[in-house]
Order: sequence, then structure tokens, then C-alpha cells
Amino acid sequence: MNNQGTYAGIPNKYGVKETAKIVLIPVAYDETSTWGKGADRGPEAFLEASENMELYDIETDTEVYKQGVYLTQPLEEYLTPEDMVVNVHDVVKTYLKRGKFTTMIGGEHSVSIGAIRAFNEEFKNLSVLQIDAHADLRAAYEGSPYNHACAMYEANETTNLVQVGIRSMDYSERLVMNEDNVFFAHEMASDEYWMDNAIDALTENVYITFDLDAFDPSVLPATGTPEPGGLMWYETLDFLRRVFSEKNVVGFDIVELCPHARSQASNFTAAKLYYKMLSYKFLDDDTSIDDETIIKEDKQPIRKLKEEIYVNNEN
Ligand SMILES: [Mn+2]
Repeated sequence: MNNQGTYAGIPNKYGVKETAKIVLIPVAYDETSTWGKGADRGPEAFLEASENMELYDIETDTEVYKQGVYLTQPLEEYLTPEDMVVNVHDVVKTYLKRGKFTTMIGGEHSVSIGAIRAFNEEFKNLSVLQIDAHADLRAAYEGSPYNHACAMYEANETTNLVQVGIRSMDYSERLVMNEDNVFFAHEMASDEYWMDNAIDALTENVYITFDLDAFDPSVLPATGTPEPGGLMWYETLDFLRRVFSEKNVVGFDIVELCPHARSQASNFTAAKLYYKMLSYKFLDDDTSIDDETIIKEDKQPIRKLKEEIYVNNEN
């Protein structure tokens, strides 16, 4: 990834490290994906789409970027998966120590391992809410415990893991899974109480790891391992808004955006999801519109999307 401007092209004064309440860490990493490669290009496509997104949120009547969003340099170019996990842990920990609301855009799902480790050290009785098509509970895969298929193994051992949207796994994962905390997609389709029950399964402090393949492929096709029968847009927003309102969400990540030239809408879906989650988090803080701030502040110049973001566009 190249050196970059502010998140979403927000005015510089809202992107200052010292004063921003929110930190966004791009992790451009894709070493272990087994099928569709390209999640390392996810952060750049996400940031480009974010720059082309309106910053006023109609539903909440807020402009959450005014809380300040500091965009860090991208984390990338690791020699080993272990190096990646250790570095993500250290960087996330640095911002948690500074009291920042710390968020991350991946990258493949293994980028969450180090982040969850850092949050679990900083927050008592942490729940991890994993929204995902896949259980990701293997202890090791293709020789590594840091494969994306193992992204939640450690969280399952060390936190209260709640899994939502699951519709693909190996039988062996069922043996380590806490099924009271699992909301399978085929059950969610016919259970009108799944949101209540999932929220009841969470403790007060919640870290959300959102794998974009949780969405139905009709909502977001550009992901490394798509699965049919996923979450729709508005039910996802309903659920997230409830989680943010009823629990103390301490941070989150969004992973597995795998940009594709023929489905650029996916980049915008990921960008909007991120902004919605911030809007829900800071709903009670004052970023509502008042007439004195209505004078439009100029956004930064918009970057042009480079062709090389797309790796799967041969056909
Ligand atoms: Mn997944």
C-alpha cells in the first residue's frame, strides 16, 4: 500500500493522532488464504471506497468522523504469520493504552488473532462476537496455528466467544465449539429470537470481529471464501445497532474483503459497514448536526483507484 491521506478524506484536523478518539489500522495481509487470494488488497479498496462515501449518516443523524479518526500506516510485509500476529498485537496494544477506540481493516481473518489477544489483556471478561460464515476453530491448518482457518481457536480458549452466521465448518470443529454460543445460519433463518439470544450470550465488554463472508454473497460477493445463505444488509444493521446499544463494544475489525473488478460494490458495502459501526458506537456522543457546523468543510482530494488492487479480473 502507498502512503495515504486521512481516512475517508476527512479534514486534517479530524485525523490527528493525539486528538482522534478512533484509530483505524489497515492490515494488508494475505498469506494463508486457501481459495481466493487478494485480501491483502482489501484495505486499499476499502479506503478508496470510503473516500467516495457521504459522511453524514441519515439513520443516526450524525457525522461520526467528527469524533476524529486517525488512520495509521498500513501493517504489511511480514516474513512469517507469527511476525504478523505479534506486530498486530503490539500496535493494537499501544493504541488501547492510549485509550483509543481501536479498529482494524484486513486482510485475511488471521489478522484478528493478535488484536483479540491485546483486547483480552486490556478488558475484563471479554466477549468476542464473531460474525462469519466459517467457524474458524481449527487448532492448526496447513501446518500453522496462524492460518485464517484457525482465527478463532485462541479466542474460543481465552474469551467468551459468540459465533453468528456460521454455515461452514469441519466436523472436528464441532468438538471444541460451545454450541450454546453458536448461532448457525440455518437456524437464524427461522428463529425470530436469534438476536435476543445472541445478545444474551454476550458479557458487557464485547469485541466484534466481522468477517465479510458472513454476508450473503448477493450482498457482498468480493470475499475469499463465499458461502450461500448469509446475512442480509438490514438485519445485520439491526443486530449491530442493538449490540452497540446494549453492550460496551470496546473495538472491532472487518476482514476478508477480497477486491474484485466486477464487484466494486463490495468495497462500498465494507466501507459503509465500518462507518455504520462507528456511527452506532458514538450515537450518544455529540456528533449530531447543528446549523453552525453546516458550512461544508472541504474533503481531501479523492484518490483514483488503481487497477492493481484487483487480482482476480482475468476473465
Ligand atoms: Mn469466514
